Amino acid sequence: MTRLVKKDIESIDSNLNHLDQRLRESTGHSLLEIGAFAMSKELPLRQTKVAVVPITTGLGIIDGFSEKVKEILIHLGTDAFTTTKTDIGGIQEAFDHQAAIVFMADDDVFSAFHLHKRSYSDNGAATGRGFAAALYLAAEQNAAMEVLVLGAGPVGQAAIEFLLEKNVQIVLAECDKPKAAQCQKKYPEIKLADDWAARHYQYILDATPAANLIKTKNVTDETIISAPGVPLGVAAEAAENADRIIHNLLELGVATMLCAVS
Ligand code: 2YG
Repeated sequence: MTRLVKKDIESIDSNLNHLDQRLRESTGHSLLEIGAFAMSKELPLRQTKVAVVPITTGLGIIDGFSEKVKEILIHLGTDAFTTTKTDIGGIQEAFDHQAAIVFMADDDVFSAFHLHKRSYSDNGAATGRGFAAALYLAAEQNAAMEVLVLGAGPVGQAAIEFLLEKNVQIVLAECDKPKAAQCQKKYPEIKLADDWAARHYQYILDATPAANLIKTKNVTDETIISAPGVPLGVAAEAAENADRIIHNLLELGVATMLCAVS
């Protein structure tokens, strides 16, 4: 999973209503609706107090990260706040303010913990489900669709799990052949693509950290690409030729995490 940097956070549109509008145009649903669909949760969610705790371990705080997560959570209808203290002090502050849910991230794991339900949602797993749900909704829940999944990491595998629940046909392209074989062993229904670029796929989920993987020759004006990967794996010209690109750096993952634990 690629580590975000300050300029990534600053590039996120502070007007989350714009994102809802773009998602409604491309999938027919809002950020919260896609997150709830990904996790089979009914809306509205119960009103909850959510704490976001900055974590200083490893490479440390990413300027704006906690603030942006809080803004997304407020947009989703929760009573969210960022703690003034970091790390353990921040977790105590979450308890002092009766938070039911705590979001925090170190360099390797970004998680939402529900303190009462004793459950958690990992960002990688939630992101995979959220972007797979967005693609499935963009295809108007077409169970006959075939999806090319690029990448068999945590995000790609979570996307595969969601799509298999919808009986969607999946073709996996993973350059690490042992990883691809291990994934096919785990999900026998999927097919492996030796050379995914040899043909067109109308639906593509890019769960790789590679930039510009998807090129103009890989897309037509009917191609819909759902791309949680950071950076965006779609070459600019390909993005213009495709029908739709569903891409955001943090918002859909956070929305799906919230729905997962609510
Ligand atoms: O609390 C802080 O400011 C830092 N400890 C946050 C560090 C986050 C590191 N993780 C990432 O940048 C990404 N894996 C987050 C998720 C990216 C979108 N899926």
